[in-house]
Amino acid sequence: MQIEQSRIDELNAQLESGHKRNFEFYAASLTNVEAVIDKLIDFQVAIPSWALGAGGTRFGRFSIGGEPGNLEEKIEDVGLLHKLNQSSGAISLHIPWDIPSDAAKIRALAAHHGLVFDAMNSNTFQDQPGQKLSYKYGSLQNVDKGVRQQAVDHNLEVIKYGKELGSNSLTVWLSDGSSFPGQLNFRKAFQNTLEGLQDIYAGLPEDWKVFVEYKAFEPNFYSMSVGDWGQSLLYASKLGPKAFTLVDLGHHLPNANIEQIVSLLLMEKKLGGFHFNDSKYGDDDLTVGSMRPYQLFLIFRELVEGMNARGMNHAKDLGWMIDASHNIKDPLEDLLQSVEAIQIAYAQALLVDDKALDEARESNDVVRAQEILQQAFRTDVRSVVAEARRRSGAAIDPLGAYRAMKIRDILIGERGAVNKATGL
Ligand code: RM4
Ligand code: MN
Ligand code: MN
Repeated sequence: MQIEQSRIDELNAQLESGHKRNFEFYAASLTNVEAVIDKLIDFQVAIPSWALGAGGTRFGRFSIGGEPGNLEEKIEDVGLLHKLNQSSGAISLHIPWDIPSDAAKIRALAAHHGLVFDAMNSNTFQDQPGQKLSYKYGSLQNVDKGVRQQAVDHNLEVIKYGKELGSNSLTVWLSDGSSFPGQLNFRKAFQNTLEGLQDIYAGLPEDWKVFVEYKAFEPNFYSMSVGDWGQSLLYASKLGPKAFTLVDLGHHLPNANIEQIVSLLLMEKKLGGFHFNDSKYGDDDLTVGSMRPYQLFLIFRELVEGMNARGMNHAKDLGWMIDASHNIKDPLEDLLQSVEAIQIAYAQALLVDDKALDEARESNDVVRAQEILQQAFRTDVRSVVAEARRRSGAAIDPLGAYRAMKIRDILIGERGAVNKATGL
């Protein structure tokens, strides 16, 4: 299905006067509201192709109905999101879950929905039907050279698909590690992994980046071979200028100071990509901002400040993606909520008075420094975000529009109630 612009305009017209009143009230107290709106309009968050069906669990998977059955339908779903919010203009594919059989056709379909292809993701954390060797004991770290080569070849194949689709980055997330003390020689595992990554790096096109994603735990529970930002940075530094660290919010040990991590990675020119989600316990894949909105704001604050310090383009110079998977919510509704939470945190981060904060810090005025951050975080920017959407032709209230148009019912009608999308 596709959403007609006239339908969005019609729904916006119903909300117009209330929205205008709200926006004018809140905008009056902000000094840089127009600049914030321009930045919000530019900012796009990629949607992963594996977030569009029910999943993200090793227990029961409960179909939500109308799940996309193939890559074309996944693109259609992201197209729906983008039409509603004009901020989800990219899709990130996982291979082999989403192999494009006819790349030119897939590319044209995406363009028709206003979408580009974000980072390509390889998968050496599962065995595929017909696969020669098993990843049971790891992929790039494996003691068997044949397994390592198979994992390298897979990544090179993913790059090939990405080139055909116009992507320009590869994300490597390895589930490699060990679950029991003694299982692995840490240094050998590191060396093997590094050699594999070097072979993949050698196959990167000139204008591509590779993102090395880390995760502290799961599926291995004693050691992970890319377990934290230190290890990822070590690999990325040894690989070269096209290699970067990727931060996924759910991949840290409890209470990690993620804002400090992104600040230092940016300083080192080694932050490449970002996966948004939220969590209470681990890699929970919860809706962005649903648990720790203040942490999200603090992270965005460091991102904005760090990117400004280096004259980076907020919208283009880092890879922004949501990485979440849901079993009980309609994933499209959840993704609309996540994008909105990201925009709110981003807008609040843009409100921070940098000069005043700097002065407070230089005079050791701890209370004032804290107040400055809290002032920005406690500002209600929802109408500013809605205004950015209105100006870009999106729905003032995307979630409301999604429900008013009964999109899930239409998708169930088109695709059936019990199909399951590929993914975790
Ligand atoms: C991992 C990691 C990767 C994602 C897979 C599906 O936990 O977050 O980014 O590609 O899940
Ligand atoms: Mn991730
Ligand atoms: Mn994850």
